Amino acid sequence: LRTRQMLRRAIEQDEFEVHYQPQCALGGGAAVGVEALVRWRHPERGLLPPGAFLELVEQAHLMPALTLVVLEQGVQQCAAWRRQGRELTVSVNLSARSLLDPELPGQVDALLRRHALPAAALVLEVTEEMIVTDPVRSLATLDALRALGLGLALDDYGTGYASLRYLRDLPFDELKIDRSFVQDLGTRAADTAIVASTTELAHALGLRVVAEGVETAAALGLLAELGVDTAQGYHLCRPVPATDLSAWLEARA
Ligand code: G
Ligand code: G
Ligand code: MN
Ligand code: NA
Repeated sequence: LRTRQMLRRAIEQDEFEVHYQPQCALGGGAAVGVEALVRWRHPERGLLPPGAFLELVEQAHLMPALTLVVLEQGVQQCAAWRRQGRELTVSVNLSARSLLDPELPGQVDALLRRHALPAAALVLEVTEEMIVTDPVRSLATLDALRALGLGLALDDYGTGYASLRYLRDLPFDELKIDRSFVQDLGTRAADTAIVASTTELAHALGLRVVAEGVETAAALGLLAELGVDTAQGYHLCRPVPATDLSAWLEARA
């Protein structure tokens, strides 16, 4: 209960802030989107990564509230960038809890209208682990979100259990290949085979492919050869505050 009060206070005091990591088209190299990644600006402990608090937020049943905070900041920032002529999408991570929240689609719809952001500019990321909790209710939420016109991404692809069934049956637009297959790309033949076949499969199913965890120029080059659509990773840019990302976009343009 103490933890819940502390986290509630942190939300009310606006201590959670969103950092952004760009996703760049392979080949051309233009930034086409950003992933929103939450951090806690703790008054005493400094900037905390999600690993330090997401579990607590989940246990305190405050994940829907935190998801709304991230969506609010992400949508508002994306709308601001688009007013400056930057046609970016913003990707926001959902939690299993949010995926079971029947109020989420209505809240997302209201948010998009309030900030006049086209639904197609928002992508929501979910993992296979989130769906296995309750596939029927998860699918209902995903269908309702999809009906709004926004994009759905399957995150951390390749690390879950029921990959192919979810790919076939769920309304995804984007597949994010987990960084464990991408980080050392070029050094292990198995990684190359997995990225190549996953990309071919995703494209055949009409999904675009994002590779996460691109840490080297060699990986970036190989991803382009393998036909992956977009890349995200430290080699391009770390997750940074919105002002820093604006500067990064400016410097690249
Ligand atoms: O940089 P990184 O440490 O940001 O993120 C670590 C993990 O936290 C990742 O698995 C990421 O998906 C998750 N994460 C980051 N931001 C959010 C968020 O806003 N909501 C949820 N549910 N997960 C997030
Ligand atoms: O689980 P999800 O894909 O949502 O989380 C993205 C996580 O990956 C964040 O913690 C982010 O900081 C981290 N990340 C982003 N780029 C890289 C990278 O190039 N290498 C590694 N190791 N982690 C990365
Ligand atoms: Mn993600
Ligand atoms: Na991931």
